[in-house]
Amino acid sequence: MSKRPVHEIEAKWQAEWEKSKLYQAADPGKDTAEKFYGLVEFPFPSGEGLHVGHPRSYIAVDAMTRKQRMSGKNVLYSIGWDAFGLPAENYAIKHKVKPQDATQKNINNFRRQLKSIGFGFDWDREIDTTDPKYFKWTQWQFLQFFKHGLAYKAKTNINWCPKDKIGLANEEVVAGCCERCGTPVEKREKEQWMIAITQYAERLIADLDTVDYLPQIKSQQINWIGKSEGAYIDFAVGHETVRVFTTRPDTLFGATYLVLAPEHPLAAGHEEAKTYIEAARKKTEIERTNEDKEKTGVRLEGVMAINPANGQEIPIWISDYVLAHYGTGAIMAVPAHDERDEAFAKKFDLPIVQVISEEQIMINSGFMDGVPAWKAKDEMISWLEEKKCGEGTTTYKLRDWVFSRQRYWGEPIPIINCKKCGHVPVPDDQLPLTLPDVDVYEPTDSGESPLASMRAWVEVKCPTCGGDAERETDTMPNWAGSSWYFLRYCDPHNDQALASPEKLKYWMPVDLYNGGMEHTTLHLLYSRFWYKFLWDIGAVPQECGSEPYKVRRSHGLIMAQGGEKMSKSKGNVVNPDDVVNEYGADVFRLYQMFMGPFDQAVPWDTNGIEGVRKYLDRVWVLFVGAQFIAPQGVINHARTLELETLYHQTVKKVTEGIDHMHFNTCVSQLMILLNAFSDAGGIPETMQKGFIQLLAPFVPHLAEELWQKIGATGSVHRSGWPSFDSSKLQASSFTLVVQVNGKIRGKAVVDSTVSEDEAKAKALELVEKWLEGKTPKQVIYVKGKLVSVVV
Ligand code: ANZ
Ligand code: ZN
Repeated sequence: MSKRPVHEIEAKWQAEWEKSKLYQAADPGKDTAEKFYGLVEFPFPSGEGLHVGHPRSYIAVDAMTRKQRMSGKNVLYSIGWDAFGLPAENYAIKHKVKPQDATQKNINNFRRQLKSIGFGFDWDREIDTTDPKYFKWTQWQFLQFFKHGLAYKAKTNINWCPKDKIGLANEEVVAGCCERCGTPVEKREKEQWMIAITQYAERLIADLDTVDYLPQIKSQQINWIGKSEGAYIDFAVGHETVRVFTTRPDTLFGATYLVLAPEHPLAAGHEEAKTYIEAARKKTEIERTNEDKEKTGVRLEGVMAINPANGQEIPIWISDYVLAHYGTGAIMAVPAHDERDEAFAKKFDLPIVQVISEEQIMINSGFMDGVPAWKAKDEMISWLEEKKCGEGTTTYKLRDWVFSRQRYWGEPIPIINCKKCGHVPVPDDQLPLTLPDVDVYEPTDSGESPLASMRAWVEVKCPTCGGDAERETDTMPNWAGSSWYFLRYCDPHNDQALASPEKLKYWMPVDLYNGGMEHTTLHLLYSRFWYKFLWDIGAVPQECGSEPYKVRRSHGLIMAQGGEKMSKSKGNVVNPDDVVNEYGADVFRLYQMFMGPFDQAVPWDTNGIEGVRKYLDRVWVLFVGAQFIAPQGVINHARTLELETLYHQTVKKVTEGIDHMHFNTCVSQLMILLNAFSDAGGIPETMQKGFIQLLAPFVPHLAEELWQKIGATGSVHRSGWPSFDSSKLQASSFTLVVQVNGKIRGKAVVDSTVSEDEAKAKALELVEKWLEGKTPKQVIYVKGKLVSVVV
């Protein structure tokens, strides 16, 4: 038995593929084949290197794109590095190296690791977001946002992580703590660049109807955007007005007091509220809105509001359950119909007025008395608009995107701040605006970017008036480069545009995008928005459609052996390098596809990986071992028919299974087929090529080697995809098993149409010597399976 030379085979084919550029995607031309664009979330090249969780998505989409390529499609599948951002900067600070150098070192390591797994990436399209040739276009796109009025600077209360010394987007705050380091987040006021993603909120919801995303991905996006339809209502307070946002204008007659967020400007002058306001500022949003929490609040003395519906004077309170940054930061409280308001009213003994009856008819509601409840909302909005004390509106939970970081390692925001001219864009012909080489890139306690101290870089002349001006020192968030990388893969070396219209027309939209569920509300939403904007301004041709990704899928996490989360601190992280060194890339890949349903979390299991190794060893033996030479000769005709059925069933199952991402069932079917070949003593010649082709998406190295071994020409990865014959899916024969007193004593392949009598007769003939001349007491036939004889 010859041992499978795993590492020689893998090294040989990796070198060969690289040399022949086997996986190169062809640019569109006259005769270019139909395209297939498969996409995976490009990694952040961390100092720790690749983790076995990363490749799960890459291996799956590799299998899918390999199958498409074999089927004759022109496949685009590429990889790159999302390499700006805080972790790279922290790594650099910790190891006392420049972020540039640390990043390149980490990229080199990631590239080496990915290459060792043998992905079918078109490496000529590799992208690095920190490459000035790339971020030139990230900056250009930022300026497009700016020129179209969607990038603006505003003072906002930002989430400040005191440990990382960085402003965090709302999405990066998890349960009141920094998503990265877990430190409780504080509030700080800061001038920030913002991008007006909220202007696209409606389309980001509506266009989900036009794409094929997993249902939970769609609902997470919809919830994140958080659309609420309702009204603004103005309450007179002395000479001023307080505007509230409500989703229930129908209940206005039941509004018996107002509640303001502690941050509301009207609360500011009130001595009695000072301590309460201070305390509220320190709390996180989660703490403030916790439903179970005992309600607290302070009444503002000496002020009353007028309910515009009935002219009644009602008191004004402040309470931390009203958030400053949602709606208008003020609510009308309707304790009869809102639970939070009810809890508050009971605690502070405030009046409760019911305005909707059990029968769903309006009551205690003046001009609306008797109106069915379902009509009341529209009627009240019309009334408010007529009386000019309110209007219908739609609000979103989604906030504009905080697009500033006070850090070094990001794309510089290409804006020059001039006292006379305001914010002036860096002229396009001066892009890319690169980072200065600095010695100190640690963040500052003042919250200013380390770039601010680089006076030689900061001080410039204003492009408009020529006067003294200063560069913007904030950099972009790490979500910037990943918002458009899929466009750049289409045309990665273009220096005239982010990508040429012809190439975008051909490749876009992405046919399949797979990535983590954790990116559903951030990256996926940002990139859809970014793409829509480019599409609106014509930077992406109309023909590409208004959505970047046709299909979005997601994979389950890989857990540590035993089911815990893999983490460095627990010391249970499996390094792909070790697995590849020990078992080879093919085993690693096949195991990842076999370990469990792709969309579910599965634990790493050493026994499982052993089983997969044995399987590939058996495949090897079947082809190159003693049994290989004359398979046709040792397999009889009936046997061949039986194998043929199983073979066609397998082709069908693998063909459909890969497309539907049921990889584990594909692999188990391939195992069943191998068992049948082994039992038969070899592989019928008519099935050899097909079997290798079915293996190719999963174990590309071994498949290529076997392809060569059987004397087939070219690469298996461009050889075609086997087809199945529907007429051969039903078994025309089966293996009849014969038992005597419960023990298997014989087997025979018989025709599927065999009758009960024929089967029994055949069985008795087969086990004659076990009967020793006796007449059986009982002969039972289980249709299509076995005959059981009792003597
Ligand atoms: C009166 C009312 C009566 C309300 C009723 C609800 C039920 P969603 O659906 O999440 O958009 N609200 C408005 N602004 C708020 C803020 N800044 N902080 C906390 N709560 C706020 O919720 C909208 C409802 O939440 C609004 O409608 C308002 O209470 C409250 F029977 O107004 B409602
Ligand atoms: Zn100027």
